[in-house]
Amino acid sequence: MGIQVGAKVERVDGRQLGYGDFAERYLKKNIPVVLTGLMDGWQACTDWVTADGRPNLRFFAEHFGNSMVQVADCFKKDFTDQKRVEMSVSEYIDYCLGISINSHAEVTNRNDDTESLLYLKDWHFVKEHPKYVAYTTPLLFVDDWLNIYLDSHRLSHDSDITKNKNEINCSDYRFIYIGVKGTWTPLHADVFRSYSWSGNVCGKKLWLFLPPSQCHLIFDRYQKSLVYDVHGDICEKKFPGFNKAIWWECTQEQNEIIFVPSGWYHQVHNLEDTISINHNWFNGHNLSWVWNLLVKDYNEAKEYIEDIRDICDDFESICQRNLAANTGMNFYDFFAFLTRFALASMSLLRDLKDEDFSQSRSISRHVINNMRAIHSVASSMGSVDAFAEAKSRFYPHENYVAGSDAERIMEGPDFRVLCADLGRILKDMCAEHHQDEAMEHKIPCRTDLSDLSGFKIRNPAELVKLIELAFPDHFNACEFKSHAV
Ligand SMILES: O=C(O)CCC(=O)C(=O)O
Ligand SMILES: [Fe+2]
Repeated sequence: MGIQVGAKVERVDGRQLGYGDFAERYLKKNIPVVLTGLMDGWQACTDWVTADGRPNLRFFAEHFGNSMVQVADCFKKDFTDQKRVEMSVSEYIDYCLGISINSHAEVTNRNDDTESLLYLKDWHFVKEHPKYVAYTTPLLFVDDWLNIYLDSHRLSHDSDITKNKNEINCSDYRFIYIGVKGTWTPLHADVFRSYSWSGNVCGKKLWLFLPPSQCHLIFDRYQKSLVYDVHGDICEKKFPGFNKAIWWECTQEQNEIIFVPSGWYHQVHNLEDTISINHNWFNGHNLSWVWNLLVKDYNEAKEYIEDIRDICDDFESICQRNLAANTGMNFYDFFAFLTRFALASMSLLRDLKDEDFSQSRSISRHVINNMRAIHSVASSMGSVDAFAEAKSRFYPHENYVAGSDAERIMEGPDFRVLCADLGRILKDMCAEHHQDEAMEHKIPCRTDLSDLSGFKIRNPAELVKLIELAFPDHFNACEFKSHAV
């Protein structure tokens, strides 16, 4: 029995959609959508596509042939993903050109151990080639805390982990994918349960989505192992819920961008030779998804080594280290991230005073909403063991970078870069609101932050306190009594 498709993803002209509409209808509701009209004028759409609408592979070989990239073999499963190898772009392009000479159909229908079908994935193209502006991120996706943070900070501070990983692999979440017809991505939910957007520069993709409310149906009875290929031979005994799942389907054409919401499992097939541009991101609307994933992965990491707890001096640190290695960050990294975002938001509001005032109002409204999201997540972080007072002596120094005072954080050059980037995206998002703002103008933050600068932010409870002090009109102690320090 094939899978049941119950819904089609909506298609909307992105040029008719303001940021506010997009946030209300899709980001907040966490619903996928296909957006048209947002790739007009991209250099990539000229340079990377031949006159007959196929990938201009020679352009890549000529200009970026020496880049080293990850290539997945779509015929070889490796745990939950496909087996990956590293090769140069030239080598991959030679492979693609070789395939198009021996017709596709022949290769894609064969599926045994001797054949391979290669898909270039997760190429950090923007990081590697910053001078060549292939595209500009559409306004609807610029509220991207993940990538602006990574432009000035590292996400994980565990030195053991970062030194073993290729620097560029943790550098950002802006990717290019190049795949011949038949290449595909197995069923998954995205890293950190972030949102993603994916734009087809050329080619065509078939997407299958499962809403988060049905995700238990694609796991085994222990909710541990996940279906790998929804079109594969799925054992009903092992995955008893699978046939009940109702999927959403979408065929994404050239020049269309798909928005993938948080926590929606999806599987993707390239129906033609396809080049796509893809970002992962999160912001105030899906921040709680990131925290909930960290909690879930932390509990799994802990359970996995529960039997050695008694012989460990510092069990908590080992759990955090494993969490960072498996998930890409741990509780301390996420806390450091939230702290810097909160402080950057505050210092932006402080510096807003002299700006155009209708835009300032709109910016402050965004900032307040961001602070609400951070306040809410930091409040739920307060109760975890990792931040318990008695354990504070165990915080590994390099992990615990946020355990310093606000002043010190705000003096750093990396922090200033973050502020500038955050200011820039807020201005972009608010540019459209100029006319319709009310006349009243009041900056909602205590604009004098100097008396907060000696404030220590050593744990989530202190971050919550700082936000309440900085925004007395919006966060009062009664409302959040349960989380008070
Ligand atoms: O295009 C693909 O093969 C996968 C893309 C994807 O999973 C995503 O954009 O989240
Ligand atoms: Fe994905």
